[in-house]
Order: sequence, then structure tokens, then C-alpha cells
Amino acid sequence: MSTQTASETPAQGSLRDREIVDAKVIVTCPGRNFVTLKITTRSGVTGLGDATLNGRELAVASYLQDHVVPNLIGRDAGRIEDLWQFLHRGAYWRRGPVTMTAIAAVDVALWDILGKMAGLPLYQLLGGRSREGALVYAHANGRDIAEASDQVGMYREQGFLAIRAQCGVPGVKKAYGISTGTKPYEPAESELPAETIWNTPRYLETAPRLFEQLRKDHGNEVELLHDVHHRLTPIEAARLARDLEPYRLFWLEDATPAENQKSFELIRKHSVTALAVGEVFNSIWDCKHLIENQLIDYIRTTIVHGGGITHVRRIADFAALHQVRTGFHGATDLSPVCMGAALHFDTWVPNFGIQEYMFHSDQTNAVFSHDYAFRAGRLHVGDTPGHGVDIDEKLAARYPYAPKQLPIARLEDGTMWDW
Ligand code: GCO
Ligand code: MG
Repeated sequence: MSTQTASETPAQGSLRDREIVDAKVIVTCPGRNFVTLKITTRSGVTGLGDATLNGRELAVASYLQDHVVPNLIGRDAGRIEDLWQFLHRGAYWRRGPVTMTAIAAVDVALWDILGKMAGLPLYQLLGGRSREGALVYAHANGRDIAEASDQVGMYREQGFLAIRAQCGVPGVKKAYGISTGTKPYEPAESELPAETIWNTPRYLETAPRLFEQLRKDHGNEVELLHDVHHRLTPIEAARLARDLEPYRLFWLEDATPAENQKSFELIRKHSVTALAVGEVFNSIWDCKHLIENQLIDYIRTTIVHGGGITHVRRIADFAALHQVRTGFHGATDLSPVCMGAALHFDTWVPNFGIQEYMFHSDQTNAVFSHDYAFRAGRLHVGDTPGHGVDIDEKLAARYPYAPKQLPIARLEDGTMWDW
């Protein structure tokens, strides 16, 4: 099927060596579900891409298996940009979380292959280091303010310089971001969505009290972040952003759903609290209005849901023109493959802000070995060619897919709300 005429260079291997001969979708659940694409070239070089879309994993697996893989076989793995355009424009429908996650998996796997063929770590292919390590933030949460503050203290002792804080809301049984028992916070826990009840007035009273206490207990040196998880109306979001101003947050995330992007003008009018948005975005077109109007300070769209390195690089460059910095989504439902690729990107991207880091379990890390490491508040990538993350397929096969969905939220009168 190959129609390429590109010249052959030794560093990239010959055209024949670069031919894609296999592409395999691997679904595994070492504690939680991950979808991974593994591409192999004729010369035996392999590349991995994450394709995990929490709660809708099999939709992406099928999109890849049934619609993308047949298009990959026989093509030149070195034509990363052209394959991106082929999968985006060529699908006619473009965009959307399922499509863009599938495209991201192909794109990252190809960048991984390119790195391995060149013998270079991915950050080097992007333009080299802009920094020594990527500032990361951990997740502190507690059933009440005191418990959340203890957790912030614990993460500070571990060396974290930035910490996201969430706490239980009196009268709300399962507030967003609070773990059950002693386990780390894990949203997708049941086969069908767990129903939670939300109370905005109670939350709006609690959140400023949490940050008042955190500043009292921990001073001003630690960076504090908070995620509203799309729960507020625009005017409520504006009020919270204003109420939090004295506590100098690094950012306030997803203060209101970002489909109606004009609503962010209202928040801006009332507050100078820095804003982050975009983990549910998948295209530069979702980000464009917020960025070019400087309605946000950090863009959260990351590699796996944003069409891979090829597309997120465009978003980051566009954001740089408007002094918006990156703050990639990095929850545990994104696999270590995404984390590895994201960290190489963070190491290079000039307008880097911060990287979310919610640690994967030992079980997950055993399946996905990687060479990034945490030191003194930052994650550091290694110099393994490519993105440095591998998969143990035999071990992965021991953990079959287990259906799990994210919870939903309703107001007390039963109205469906944003979770
Ligand atoms: C975050 C998030 C996550 C998401 C999860 C959805 O900021 O890390 O909001 O916890 O809810 O990734 O799958
Ligand atoms: Mg979030």
C-alpha cells in the first residue's frame, strides 16, 4: 500500500525498514483500564501510544482496531505529520474525544519509533531541553479541612512544591476529589455510574475556608491548586474566584463548564485568580477562543486526548502567543505512556506551567515500565530513546478489561448536574 517516495536517510532507517508491518491494540486493567497501541516496523522497532478514554475505553479500542489499524499497515512510520492529517481530514468527521484519542495513540507511537530510530529521547526531537525537570502537583484530599491540611503537610514533606487541595463539603455525601477510606482518590469505581448529590451553596462556603486554613498552616511558599470540576454557574464561579483571591492560588480549574466560553469573561471581570481549563478539550478549536481572548492562564489539554504531540504542539505554540502556559492533565486514568510523552513535551515546551501528577499504582507501573523519576518537586525524564515507556504484554494479559464508569452528580431535587 506504500506510496511514499521520501529519500532514505541512515538516521531514520531506510524506507523499507520504516514500513509499518503491525499495529496492535492492547487493553489491560492493572487496577484500572488502559488502552495502548503498539506499532511495529519491518526492522522490528516498536512504538507505544496511549489510547485511554476513561469510561469509554472500548469505543477507542474499536475505532483503532476496526478503522485505523487497516490504514496503517504498509505505510511509512516516518511520515508522522502526513499520517496525522490522513487520520484527521481523511475520517471526514474530524475531532471528538474518541477520534482524537485514537489519533493521539498513533501519533505518540510514531514519535516513539522516530526517537528509537534516531537514538534520541523524545524531548530532543522536539527541540531539546528548556528546563531540568517538570514542576508537578500532587493531590491532597480530606474528608474535612483538617484532614486535607494534614495531607498537604504530608506531600510537602515528600518534597512537592505544588499541591492540589480538595475537601469534603458538610452535608454532601461524596464530594468531588475525596477518596474512599484510605485509598488514593479514584473516580471510576463501579460498573455503572455511582450517583452523587451536589450542593453548591455548601461548597461555596467551604472552599474559601479550606484555603484560608491551608495558608495559615503552610504559609505562602507552597503553590496551591483547586479543581471545581465544572460544578458552578458563571456567576458562582466568579464569586468563588473572587473569594479565593487572598489565598493566591496557582490556579482554579474548570470553574464552570467551558462549552459557553463567553462565561469566562464574567469570571475575569471579577477576579485575578489564575484559571485553568481544557482537560476535556480535544482540539485546538476548543481552545482557540479562550486562549486568544486571554480568558485563561493555563491550558490543560494533554497528549492522549488532544491528538498527540503533533496537535498539542500547535495548541502550545498558539497559547505561547497569548502568554498562556501548559498545565497538562495527568490523572491516573491516563496511562504511564501518556505521562512519559507528556513529560518529554514538558521538558521542551517553552511556555510550560505545571504538570499534574497523581501516582500510578505499583500494579500499573509493573505493566508499564518507565524511566521518569520524581526528585525535589519535579519529574525528570530519562535519556532512553523515544518516550522511555514500555509495556510488559505478558503481564498485561493477566489483567482483563473490567468495565468501570465515572460517577454522575445530581442536585438534591434530582436534577442532573455536571460531575
Ligand atoms: C483532574 C481531573 C480528573 C478527571 C478524570 C476523568 O483534574 O485530574 O478532573 O480527576 O475527573 O481524569 O477521567
Ligand atoms: Mg480536573
